[in-house]
Amino acid sequence: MGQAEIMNFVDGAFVTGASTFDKLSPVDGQVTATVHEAGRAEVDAAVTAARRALDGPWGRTSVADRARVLRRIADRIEERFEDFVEAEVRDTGKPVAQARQLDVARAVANFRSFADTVSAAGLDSYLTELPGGRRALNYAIAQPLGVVAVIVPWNLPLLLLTWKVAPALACGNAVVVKPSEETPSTATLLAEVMADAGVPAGVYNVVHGFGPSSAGEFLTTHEGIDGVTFTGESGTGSAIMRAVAPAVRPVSFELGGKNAAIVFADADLDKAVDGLSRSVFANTGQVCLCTERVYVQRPVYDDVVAGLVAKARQLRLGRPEHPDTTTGPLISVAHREKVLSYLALARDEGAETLIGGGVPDLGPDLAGGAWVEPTLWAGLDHGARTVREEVFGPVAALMPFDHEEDAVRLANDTRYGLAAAVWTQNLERGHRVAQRMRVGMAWVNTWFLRDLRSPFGGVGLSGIGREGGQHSLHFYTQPTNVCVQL
Ligand code: NAD
Ligand code: 6OD
Repeated sequence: MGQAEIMNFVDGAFVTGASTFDKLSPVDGQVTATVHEAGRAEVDAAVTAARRALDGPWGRTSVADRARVLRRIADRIEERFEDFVEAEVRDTGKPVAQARQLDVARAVANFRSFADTVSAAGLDSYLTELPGGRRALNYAIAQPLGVVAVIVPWNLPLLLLTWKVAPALACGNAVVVKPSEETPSTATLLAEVMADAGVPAGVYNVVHGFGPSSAGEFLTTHEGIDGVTFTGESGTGSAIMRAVAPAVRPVSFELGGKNAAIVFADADLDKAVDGLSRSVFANTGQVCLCTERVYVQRPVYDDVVAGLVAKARQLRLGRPEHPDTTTGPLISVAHREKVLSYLALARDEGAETLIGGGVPDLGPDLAGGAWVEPTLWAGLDHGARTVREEVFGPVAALMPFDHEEDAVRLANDTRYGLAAAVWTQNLERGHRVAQRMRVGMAWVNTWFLRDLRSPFGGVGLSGIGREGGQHSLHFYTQPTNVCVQL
């Protein structure tokens, strides 16, 4: 693959930045792109362009017109589907099949889903007469939130970006997007699609760079933004909250997790092990919803351990374009350092490493990449840091339990609260336990099965607010009540 030059997108045009940085391939460490880093001036120009766009015709478009724009964007992404796949794979090293089936397919679905949601919401005719025969006409209109800062991470770059940009545009906002420094490509490619789909200049802007003292901080502290929607680490969420506090701006946060799975003895073990394996190892464990804690009822503990180890053994690490590859690298060598530090910590904390635990030897071609072995631990104490802190890699701790009550208590004993999965053939228990999980999303006999109209988010350190369907419309609009004395 050739080396790309990745620019910022401001007011409908690609522009250079204050400086540049290299983007390295996580597969082999080679430079794949030069990225233009936005300085304060570029961020300011992007926010100003977004405000101007809102004050122009875009701010007066009807819901029906915006829904049509969203559908055109989805069509254009589909037309350039393989370009998006290539860009996402180049940045992340994820297997091509996954980029096709999950990342890019979901970008298309995100735009279509929010076109449907906004069309059905009746935002244009949100009219209520006052009760009691009072002589006033009272109604509310849903105004756009305004200029929305969209800050997203590197693990599912296009999926997570479009999950926010689609509803923001559906509601008539203008956005300034800051993709992760690790994955600048698809947000930039989307700029081409936006222009092509007839989105006016200034409605969709992209600024590249890092967080502190870079585009991320310049954006969240800019007085011209009206709100921040952010996906990333809990610690970053906390920093962004502090940054926007002086200006009292609303935030929507989708943050980290330390997600539990509970396997009951009455589960269909083949399906449970299959689902667990996906939930632990998908995207090399770099999905916020991934399971890192597996609680297994004692009678089936040994079977589940053996099954999951066998599944881990079947994973094939390798180049993303190879058809047999199931598992890519971590996003970067820096992230691998963090994951490796947890592998060492687990050993210090008394873990028995059931499989993995180190860096695989994939030959000289891939020696510069960010590879790590899929790893399973047993014997960790529930209080161990490796059981309490998010690793964000292909790792999980397996722990036995005896009674339902114990499993619920252990699963909920965390400062996070994003997702949980319950595996049982007793559906009454499935509902009961799922309802007792203190999380945003609880799955029963499945994992990461999504209906885009559902509320998505977390409790505790895992986030603030919910997005998805109508929940997104609530964040990306502000109601204004108009009361007319008749
Ligand atoms: P991160 O928090 O390091 O970075 C996310 C984004 O924030 C990047 O674009 C980064 O440049 C920017 N950023 C960093 N510091 C900033 C600052 N001070 N001000 C403004 N912007 C700043 O997260 P990451 O390492 O890219 O992603 C992994 C994390 O994201 C994990 O914790 C994972 O659980 C979480 N995540 C959560 C969800 C969810 O839906 N809950 C989804 C995906 C990832
Ligand atoms: O499916 C989604 O809409 C979503 N936001 C997924 C998040 C995955 C986290 O890595």
